[in-house]
Order: sequence, then structure tokens, then C-alpha cells
Amino acid sequence: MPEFDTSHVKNIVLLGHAGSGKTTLAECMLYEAGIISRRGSIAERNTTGDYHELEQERGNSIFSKLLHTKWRGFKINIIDTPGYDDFVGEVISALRVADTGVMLLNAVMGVEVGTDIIWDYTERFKTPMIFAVNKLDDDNADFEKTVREAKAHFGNNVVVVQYPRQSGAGFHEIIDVLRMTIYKFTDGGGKPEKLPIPDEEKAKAEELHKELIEAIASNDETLMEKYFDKGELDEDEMKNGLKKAMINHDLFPLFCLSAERNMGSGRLMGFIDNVCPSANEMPPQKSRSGETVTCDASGPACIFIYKTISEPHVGELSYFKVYSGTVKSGMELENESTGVTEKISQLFLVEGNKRTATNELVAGDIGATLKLKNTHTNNTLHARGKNYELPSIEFPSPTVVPDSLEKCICVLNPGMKGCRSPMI
Ligand SMILES: Nc1nc2c(ncn2[C@@H]2O[C@H](COP(=O)(O)OP(=O)(O)OP(=O)(O)O)[C@@H](O)[C@H]2O)c(=O)[nH]1
Ligand SMILES: [Mg+2]
Repeated sequence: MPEFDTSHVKNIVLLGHAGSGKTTLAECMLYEAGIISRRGSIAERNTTGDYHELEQERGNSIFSKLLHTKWRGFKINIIDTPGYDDFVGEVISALRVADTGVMLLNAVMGVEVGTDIIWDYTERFKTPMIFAVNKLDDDNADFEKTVREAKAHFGNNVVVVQYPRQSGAGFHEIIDVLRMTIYKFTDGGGKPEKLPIPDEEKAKAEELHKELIEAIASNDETLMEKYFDKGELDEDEMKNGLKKAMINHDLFPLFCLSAERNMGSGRLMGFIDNVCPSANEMPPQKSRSGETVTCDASGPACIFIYKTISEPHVGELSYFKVYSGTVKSGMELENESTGVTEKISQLFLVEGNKRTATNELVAGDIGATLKLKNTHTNNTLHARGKNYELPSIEFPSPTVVPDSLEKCICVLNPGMKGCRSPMI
């Protein structure tokens, strides 16, 4: 029996302009779930995500990283992506397999150019999206301005689920208008105390709660009728309505964070567990020949390779998502693109540069395998007797072909045509 079935696996991608705090947030998520015992930081060059020397030197992510965490009965696969536009290929391949995007907004800078560029890709994939306003502990943070900018750029479908009671150095309280509670953190962050909303915040919280309900109800006729009848929706109705609206790309709930102080990541993970769609709640994939590939763990095995890297002393590591069936170690799968039969000898759960062997991965899950003979990014492997080939990731054309560099980090467009530089 797998530890998590398909409906208990969530795949999220962390997105946002460079420096918005994605890698720091991923670190909080791993720490809160007990996957790591100490929270690394960008300054100390010891985060789980930014493990490459070059990333640590620059203080920026360059490659996307697969991480996973377990939170209250759910497995959350997290893909941390680089924010710089130069590495947008990493964002696109992650969006191909993620079921929800978490777009970080820097509360000091508001919506930045990188936010807009990445947003355009999320629109193409119709990825369900959450916004998370980060760096609320910064003295120059401006939550209201950030929300105004988000609505101006991405529409009024951006709905506030949380707002900070204060920002800057004294930031320690988040008011949640879905749960109608206040989360109060101690200096070290982590697990907050849940308290009733204080009297002086009640009017604002109730107004935002009403806005949230109306936004949810306006996307669903049955909920609208219930709202007219009762003047309220209960928490489950709101959650289900939000999920449906997120899947349809109609609503984008907005949360509050200070990743640096580890405030807000637990509630965000709870929302991912309870509201964000799992892969079997998303529209099914269609193969090139028009067949529907249903995300069902008991169906025929089908995996899609979204990224391949060469690891020193290890060889080729292929990252994949299971789109159908259950992949087990020892299984033989056919590569529709190259025609070879591959033996999946080892399966791994991934935590940055650490790998844990596992025996099986169910439909909807993401993992990695080693040493495939003739399988590359964009290939589909499937059970014998099928001819599934899933749509490829379309990488943008390179604007510069780096033929004069000594070494090139080929992440913008893996296998870039015309690139003659040795790769690292
Ligand atoms: N004050 C404050 N600083 C933060 C917060 N979150 C992250 N930072 C800092 O912001 C800088 C960038 O953080 P990262 O986590 O590397 O941001 P990123 O989005 O992963 O950046 P790229 O990988 O370059 O796209 C680091 O110096 C962090 O310590 C926060 O909540 N508050
Ligand atoms: Mg990063």
C-alpha cells in the first residue's frame, strides 16, 4: 500500500520574481513538517533548495528543485523555481507538472516584472494559483499597495484570505477571513496561537469575509442560492467553492507570510492540503492520438519526464510525474518517443540533492529515477500495449546562443540548438 493515495498528493510550484523568498519559504515548509531539523538560510548558504555552489555564491536559485513534505496526512511535492527570467525554462517545465502555483509577491516591491512574465505562463497552463505576500516583517512592507497592484495586474479575481494586523519589525499577527480567526506568532515563528479576532479588527475582517464569500458564490450557482437563502456559507462550502474556482482559474486566494521569520507557512500548507486540487481533480491529460489518460492509480502506468539532469558520480537522473497507474521498481515501460523499453530499477523521493528510495509512486505523484538507457526530457513512458505520448513542454527560443563561453549552464532551453559550449 502506498503511504499516500492520489487524492492525498498535492503538487505545487513556487513562483515569483527573483528574491521574493521562494527558497526561504520552501525551507520553512520542510522545517515545519519535520523533514529538516534546522532551518537553513540564504545568508548562511545552507538551504535544502539552493545546494549548487553557484547558487550559493550568487544567492539565487538557478535550477528548479524538487522537494517534498508531509503535512497533516498529505504529501506535498514542492518545486522551487528560479525567479530570474534567464532561467524561465525551469519554470515552464515545473508548471507542466504542478497542479497549483504559489506566486510570491515581495511586500516591499509589490508586483515586479518577473511576476508578470511568470503570470503569462501560468495563464497558458491555466494553473490554479495562490498569491502569498511575503516579507511582511520588512519595515518598508506595504500590504495594501501589494494587493492593489496584484488586482490591477491580475484582476479582481485576486481575493484576500488573510491580511496582516501589522507589518514591519513588529509583524506577528495574521487575520484569516476564511477561518475568521487571528494567528498570533511568537518571535521564533512556527506554530501560532489561534485566537478570536479582536474587536477593533472585526469590521474589516467581516467586510473581507463577505467579499470572499461573494467572490466564491458568484462562481457557482448552487452556492449563490445558498448564500441568498442563509446570508452565509459554511467553511466546507467555501472550501469546495474555492477549489472549483481555482481549478477553473477564476479565483486566486491571497495569503500572508514572513518566510524569514517562519510565519504563515503552516496555514498555507493546510490550505494546500484541504483546498488545492490533487492531480485527479484536474482535467485529464490527452495523448497525442487523442486518448484520455485518466489519473487513476489502478490504470495502465504512464509517466512523463519533465526534467533530466546529469549528477556527478551518479549519471542521468530523470524527474517525472506519474499521469496514470502505479509505477513500481523493477517495472518495464516503453518509451513512445524513442521506442526503447526501459527498466525502472530504482525509484526515488527527492529532497533537493538527497534521494530516498521508494518502491512505488501512484498516479499524481512526482519522483525521480536513475540510469534510463534512451529517455530524455519530454518523453512519455507507458505500460506495454498502450501508445500514450503526452504533449511536450514547449521551451522558448533562445535569445542568445552562447558559443563563446567556456562553460554554459544550459537551463533556459535544454539541448539548445546551436550551442557549442560544454555544459556544467
Ligand atoms: N525580511 C525578509 N527577508 C526575506 C523573507 N523571505 C526571504 N527573505 C530574504 O530575501 C532574499 C531572497 O530570498 P530567496 O528565498 O532566495 O528568494 P527566491 O525567491 O528564492 O529568489 P530566486 O531564487 O533568486 O528567485 C534572502 O536574502 C532571504 O533571506 C522575509 O519574509 N522577510
Ligand atoms: Mg530561490
